Amino acid sequence: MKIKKADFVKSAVYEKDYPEQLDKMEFAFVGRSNVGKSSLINSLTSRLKLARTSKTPGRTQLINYFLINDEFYIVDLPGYGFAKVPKEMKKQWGQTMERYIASKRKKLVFVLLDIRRVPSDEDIEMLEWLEYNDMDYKIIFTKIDKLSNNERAKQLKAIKTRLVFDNEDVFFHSSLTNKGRDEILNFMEEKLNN
Ligand SMILES: Nc1nc2c(ncn2[C@@H]2O[C@H](COP(=O)(O)OP(=O)(O)OP(=O)(O)O)[C@@H](O)[C@H]2O)c(=O)[nH]1
Ligand SMILES: [Mg+2]
Repeated sequence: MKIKKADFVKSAVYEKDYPEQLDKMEFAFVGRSNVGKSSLINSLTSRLKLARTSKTPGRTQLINYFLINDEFYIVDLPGYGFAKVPKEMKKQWGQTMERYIASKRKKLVFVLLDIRRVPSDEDIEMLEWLEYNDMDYKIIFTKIDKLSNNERAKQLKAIKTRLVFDNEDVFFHSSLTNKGRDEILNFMEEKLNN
């Protein structure tokens, strides 16, 4: 799939702020703060500055809707698990993100995990929540440019002590080199066509 058009639509907090159309597929990106959600969206759309990224965790605090090829939405969500913000703010971002996931929109959720880390309790909770509610989701390991092939194999072993999956069922991506981008785009296209 080629992304020819990517437009920012709106930011939202509550369900009443989401786009009115319900017929369009929505691909949402969740994961802990700083895992690379916004960077991945920029990589997929080949736009450097579509979604705002930052070295400081907690950049994305609202739900940001992007309309792609006038056909489907990409949804950038606030991250979880970042300690260095006041409790009340963390709670608000968490609720904003959870409300979206719990909503009955026509969506697929990409859960992003940093390839360099063993999944946190919050990562596992998120995956269990999606599983329990029978929601459509896929795992993407991010920042794969930061590890050599050897290191990656080792790290996958460590990750699998907490999380069971087949390598063929997950995606591996780098926003720096765009490696893994086509696999994700092809998967999205298949999803749109069935
Ligand atoms: N080397 C490398 N750096 C990355 C990659 N993806 C993201 N980063 C860096 O990681 C940092 C966080 O990226 P963001 O895309 O802002 O992360 P986010 O998940 O949207 O973070 P929040 O909005 O705070 O939840 C930035 O400094 C990015 O440049 C990647 O694939 N490779
Ligand atoms: Mg972000």
